[in-house]
Amino acid sequence: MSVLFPEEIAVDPVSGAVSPSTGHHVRRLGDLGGLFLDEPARAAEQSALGDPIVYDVIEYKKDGADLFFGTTIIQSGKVGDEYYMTRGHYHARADLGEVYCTQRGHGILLLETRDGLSETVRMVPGSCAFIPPGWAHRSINVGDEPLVFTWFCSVEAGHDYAAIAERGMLKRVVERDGAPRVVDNDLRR
Ligand code: PAN
Ligand code: ZN
Repeated sequence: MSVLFPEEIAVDPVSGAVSPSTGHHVRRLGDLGGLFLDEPARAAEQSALGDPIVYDVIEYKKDGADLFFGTTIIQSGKVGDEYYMTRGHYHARADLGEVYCTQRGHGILLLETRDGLSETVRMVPGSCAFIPPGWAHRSINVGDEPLVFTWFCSVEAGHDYAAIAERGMLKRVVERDGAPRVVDNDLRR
């Protein structure tokens, strides 16, 4: 295997820009059908707001490396009373975890296991969330500015979206009386 050399990669804590970067994925409301409980509200907001971006993922991945990293930028917004969030996934490799370090904004990281455990971790600037192997994870922007975090992961981890895409996670994060609240997901009862 050829030798890899150390590098400096700039991460902008305000915009989430990664430079240089090797990949950029954009998820708009129109890409997220079925993600939010109120599907008619999602479709209505998609057309009313011109299919806005919900989140961006910008990554830096080096051929031959064991780790890669990047940023996720989730815009501030809601569908009905449910905050903008990522799709959420298990890793394809159940023995590989991840770390999320928050740069900007205020979020909630929602996690669960296939055995039915459910946990949350606060996402605020200056804190990192440890995601152990075997825990599905979804990040939710509960603030009024973009949520920007940097993630670090094995290149072997992979994504398994199917289980979460089918019925959602055990909990949802919604606004109640102006504040975020973690509630049961009725579709999983
Ligand atoms: C992150 C996520 C990113 C987007 O890089 O992939 O925040 O979330 P979804 O992939 O659930 O849409 C990560 O956890 N990678 O493993
Ligand atoms: Zn992950």
